[in-house]
Amino acid sequence: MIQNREDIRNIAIIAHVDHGKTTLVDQMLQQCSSYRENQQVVERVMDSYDLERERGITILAKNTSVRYNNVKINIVDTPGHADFGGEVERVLGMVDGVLLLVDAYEGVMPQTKFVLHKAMLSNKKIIVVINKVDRQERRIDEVKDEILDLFIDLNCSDEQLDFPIVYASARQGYATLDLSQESTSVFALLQTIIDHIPAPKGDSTSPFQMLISNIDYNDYVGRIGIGRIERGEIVKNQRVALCRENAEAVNVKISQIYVFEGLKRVETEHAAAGDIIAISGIDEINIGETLCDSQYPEALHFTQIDEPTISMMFLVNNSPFAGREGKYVTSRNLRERLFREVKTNVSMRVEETDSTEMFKVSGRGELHLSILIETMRREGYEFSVSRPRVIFKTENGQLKEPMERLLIDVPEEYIGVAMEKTGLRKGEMLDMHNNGQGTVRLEFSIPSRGLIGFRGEFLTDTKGNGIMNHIYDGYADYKGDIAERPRGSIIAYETGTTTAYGLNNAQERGRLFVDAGIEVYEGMIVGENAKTEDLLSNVCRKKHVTNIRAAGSDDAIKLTPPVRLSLEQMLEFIAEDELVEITPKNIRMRKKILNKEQRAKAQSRPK
Ligand SMILES: Nc1nc2c(ncn2[C@@H]2O[C@H](COP(=O)(O)OP(=O)(O)OP(=O)(O)O)[C@@H](O)[C@H]2O)c(=O)[nH]1
Ligand SMILES: [Mg+2]
Repeated sequence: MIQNREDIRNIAIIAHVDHGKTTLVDQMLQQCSSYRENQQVVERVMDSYDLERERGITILAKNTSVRYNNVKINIVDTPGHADFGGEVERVLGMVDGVLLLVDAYEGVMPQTKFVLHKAMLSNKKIIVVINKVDRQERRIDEVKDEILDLFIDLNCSDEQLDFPIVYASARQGYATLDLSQESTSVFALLQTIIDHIPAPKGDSTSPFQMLISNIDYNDYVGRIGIGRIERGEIVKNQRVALCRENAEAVNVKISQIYVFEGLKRVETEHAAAGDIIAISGIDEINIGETLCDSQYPEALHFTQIDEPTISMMFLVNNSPFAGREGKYVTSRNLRERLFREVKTNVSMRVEETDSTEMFKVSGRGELHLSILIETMRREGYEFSVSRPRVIFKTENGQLKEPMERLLIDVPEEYIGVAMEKTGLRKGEMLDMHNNGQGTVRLEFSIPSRGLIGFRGEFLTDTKGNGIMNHIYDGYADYKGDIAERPRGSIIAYETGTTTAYGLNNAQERGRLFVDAGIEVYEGMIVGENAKTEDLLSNVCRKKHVTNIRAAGSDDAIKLTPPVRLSLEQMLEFIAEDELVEITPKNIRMRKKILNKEQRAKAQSRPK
């Protein structure tokens, strides 16, 4: 018998990056008193991982819940950055509806379209939340029109078009259905969720079935599977079947069952259809698998996640400094870690290559890959990576490449440079309109290839006044060659410690990435040459000590402070014949072939 669980609502919050999802969850938690008395209130509390806090963005989707008017609202906070779109896709299976947040000034952005499209494809009920209505520059009527246009563009059903709109300021903690009515809480939003999002349907008397949509890990209990119970009931310590589409089921035993209560996970003896739960005890559990009643092993279908568009080689570190700083350095370590990653990072792929020292890792964008690199580095891994490359395809003999929709917001005086630079990268302008207040929005279709290394250049060109957003937009015919990085590298001539004397000579030729007193090795990149070719420089050279005066004269040299590139900037900087070396303590750039004679030989060989 199908029942409605009127005591529950299951929703996900989806939006473009930074439109305020995690801040809104904060307010729901605070106002529904999910905090104990005296417990310190943390801003963006759901962004609990170090990298999320450091970068101010959500990377992984996470569950929480609040209680309002005797209804438990299970909430999934999702990331808005396009590179983590796979996180949104995989959690939609857990919920019956979504809150689509749109910034009252920025309006509809590329990722708004992506996440709404995914929600519509899986028939979710939608509530639109126009957030940040406290912003002075808000343009609510236009933004409403943009949202309406978007729904129509995406071929929504009449029912979907009939969405409620809630106005909110997540930062100030209020929501209202009518902007002329003042509000001091988010309760109007919670009530709208209860009224408009259907209660989960499920038959708790039929055999148990639950799709795993998310995985977590905890040192005490190991792997934790998270999902929504589709039908039936489950009790602690129950034996169930673990099923996968087109594979044999295996018998496993669940140990603990947890439900989400505010910021905590609370153990429970029993859960039923409609509940979102976490279970421990199954070490081999993966996203996309189904837990079933042992008598009825029926796997549920798991959504096809969009394919990766960019790839990079991960190599065992073979620099002269290899093994000095990392805990995990062997090819076995690297292999095990990468294949473990793809079990939870559903839109990432790892492939073996013809060398056991090298793995091909593919993801949804540079950030998707660089977050993995940074995470592994912090775990104690040491390895090196190649320049990111887009993934080409051939269809009917025609070379195809991934394309992006690029949105650029710039003050009027930078339109010229924005058009020139995107043009060089084979961008084609599709639209331009004035946002008012002196800024212009330009929309381009551009090869993904053209965007590698573009962000840094764009920020310099617009003196930090430009905003760019892009999102994958399918494959198209190859657009022709794009000119490479116009500058060469300054390369250390020999292994040693840099001296002010040696660097002083080098700094006249370009810009330096290292200071004096740093250990370098032959073939390591220490700077950027102002000219197109590479330059060897003896940056460890000491001044000959011929007399006492000269011996002390190194101190008198004034070096320009070196440019410190971030990991992402390095990935964009390196050329095809270069690598980034990653260790827990350092990130260095190097030539693939370190020895200068061997490198010269390789270059002179016909390709
Ligand atoms: N003025 C204003 N700022 C807001 C509001 N809501 C959020 N912000 C700010 O917007 C920024 C981004 O907020 P987040 O809550 O991290 O946004 P998000 O949608 O979770 O971002 P991602 O998860 O990375 O996609 C923060 O600086 C917030 O303080 C609002 O209602 N008004
Ligand atoms: Mg967030």
